[in-house]
Amino acid sequence: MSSWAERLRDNPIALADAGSAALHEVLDEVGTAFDHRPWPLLVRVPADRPIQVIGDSHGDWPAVSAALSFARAASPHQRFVALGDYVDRATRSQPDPSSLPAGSVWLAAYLLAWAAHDPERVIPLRGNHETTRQIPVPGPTLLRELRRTYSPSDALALWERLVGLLERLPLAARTENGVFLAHGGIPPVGRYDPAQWDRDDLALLEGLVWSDPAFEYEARDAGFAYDARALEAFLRAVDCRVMLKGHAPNHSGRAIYQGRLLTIHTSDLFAAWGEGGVLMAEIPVRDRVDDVRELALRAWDGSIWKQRAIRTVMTEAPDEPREDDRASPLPASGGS
Ligand SMILES: [Mn+2]
Repeated sequence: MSSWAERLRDNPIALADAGSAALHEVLDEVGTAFDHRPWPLLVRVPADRPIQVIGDSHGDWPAVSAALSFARAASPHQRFVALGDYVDRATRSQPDPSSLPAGSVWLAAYLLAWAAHDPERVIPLRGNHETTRQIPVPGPTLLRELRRTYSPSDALALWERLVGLLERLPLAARTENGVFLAHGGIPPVGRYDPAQWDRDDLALLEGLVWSDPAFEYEARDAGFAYDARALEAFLRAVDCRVMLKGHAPNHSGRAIYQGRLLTIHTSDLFAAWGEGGVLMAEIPVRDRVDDVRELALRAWDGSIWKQRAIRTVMTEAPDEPREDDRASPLPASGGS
């Protein structure tokens, strides 16, 4: 008989009627794997094969499992990076309030089970919804979803374990061919060097998982705005040329900052935002990626992934780095 983790990897809702012991068994296995091979804050991802990337999913396990299946249908299996925000908001009323009654729970457990099983190829990063004990989000639903499915005492214990494992996921990734991946933004000035990153640094966390581009910035309760110049200075510090992120749904499917920054979302919840669609981006196999328009963008229509164009939005005039930035890989100023 296969383990619950194996069954979950085959079927994201395998645990739906299984009782709390099955979920505890999965979380035991994930915890053991993470103890054996702890995730770094920044993961280096080889570019020897295409890398499929998804954005904010918020419990939309049908879309996420379709994306992971796409990556794993290739031989050899492609790599898969998820940009965070797997939990909360799965209590939405669209498209069908009963279709995903605890979508956050199933999706979080599914991605944890895969990350534990194949960490070289399945890399879920943290979003701001996976760091809610450090910086709270408005209207979290994970505990409520657990309480719909399990007894109240089980639900609280399972919440603590799930959240604890999600907190062990990496904060960012960089590909060998120069793509930086994080949920929301870049670190604040002074924290550009990943060798100095500290797990307990709240300002670093806020920059990476809460921040948004200054272009069409919508103020949140946390995070800060970064402009094209700050992005450029940071990318240079980590030897990258472009960034791929989620978090700001109004930017979904759009390239801004002269092809340096692409935002995607992978959830029905945001299907009508930005350029629309449930999106997945493919980082191609090549020595360097210099422009996000070199990526392939696909949208899930419920049965297949359809290729689509990346829309470029003119933001600000191309800005060459200033001489004082160029002089140092860790600028002392810059960004808004
Ligand atoms: Mn977010």
